Amino acid sequence: MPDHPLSTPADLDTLNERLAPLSFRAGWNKAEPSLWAEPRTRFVPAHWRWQDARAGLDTAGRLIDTELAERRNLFMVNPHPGNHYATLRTLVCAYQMILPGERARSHRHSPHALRFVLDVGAGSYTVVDGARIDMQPGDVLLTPGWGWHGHGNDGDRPGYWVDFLDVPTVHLLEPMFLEHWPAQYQAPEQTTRAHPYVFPWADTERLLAAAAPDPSGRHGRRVRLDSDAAIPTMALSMQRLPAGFAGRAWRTTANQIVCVKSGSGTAQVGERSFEWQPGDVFVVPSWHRYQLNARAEADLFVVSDEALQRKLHYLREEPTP
Ligand code: GTQ
Ligand code: FE2
Repeated sequence: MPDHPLSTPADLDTLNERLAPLSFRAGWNKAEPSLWAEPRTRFVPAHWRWQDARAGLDTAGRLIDTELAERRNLFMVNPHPGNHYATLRTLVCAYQMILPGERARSHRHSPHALRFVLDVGAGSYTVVDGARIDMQPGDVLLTPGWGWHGHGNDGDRPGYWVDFLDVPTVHLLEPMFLEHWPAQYQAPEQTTRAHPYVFPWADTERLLAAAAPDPSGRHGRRVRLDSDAAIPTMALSMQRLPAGFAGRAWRTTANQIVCVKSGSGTAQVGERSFEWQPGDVFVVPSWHRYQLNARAEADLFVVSDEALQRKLHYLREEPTP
């Protein structure tokens, strides 16, 4: 093709210029590297305090109802420049509150979601696929992708929990779908706590007490909550650090969100140091060194994209000096 504009250039600069209008870019002329030696996420270590979230939610309780706001929630937005939503690359989490007498409309979406219950009285519940599951503090409740779910509170005090969703993963892969339950609130067909979508705190607590200390030294005892059949993207575990625990430093390619159930201590994450209290959330972005210390005995709920990374053969983890 002697006349082709890409056939005639006598020098590389001209060739490079003529590639652009045809939406080509030469590998020897990259705008920026596409591969690098090890993870370098833009997401940063960050810490959100339950005390702040609670004050914000209580005020929102005065100012907005679940008629207006489908969910009364506060997203934890990673404070890296340019980010407006995600907590970490693949995950987002939010504090949510529901007032006595309120119901939050049922809907379903392709992203998988789960909740960790912080503070509820009797009467706060989720309805998932027609099953009403009453919440107790420390419970983990699953609402797998495309499962109908709504929330309600029949009791006499507000219910608070933390939502975890893989929405940023769906943003990346593109398969987003959302649908609203036609009659707003899906009526429960049954009320139960014996359901594959709830990990009651009493069961987790029993398993934790019986677990052997973890040989990795990262966390004291650990119980994995096996949610993989329902939610294949997120891995869930509860970790118990004894009082005075000084953990070994590790790093993992998994992006981790840690929610404090009880106890207090410090976390060293990359260059940052966080003082955590019950109800707080802090995050460990991919490949950041992290190291935990507990003052009082502490229970930590950890959600990560380890399940997804393992399936993709991307997961790496190692102790680090
Ligand atoms: O409770 O269904 O925090 O769909 C974000 C999106 C909660 C929920 C969130 C949701 C929900
Ligand atoms: Fe939802």
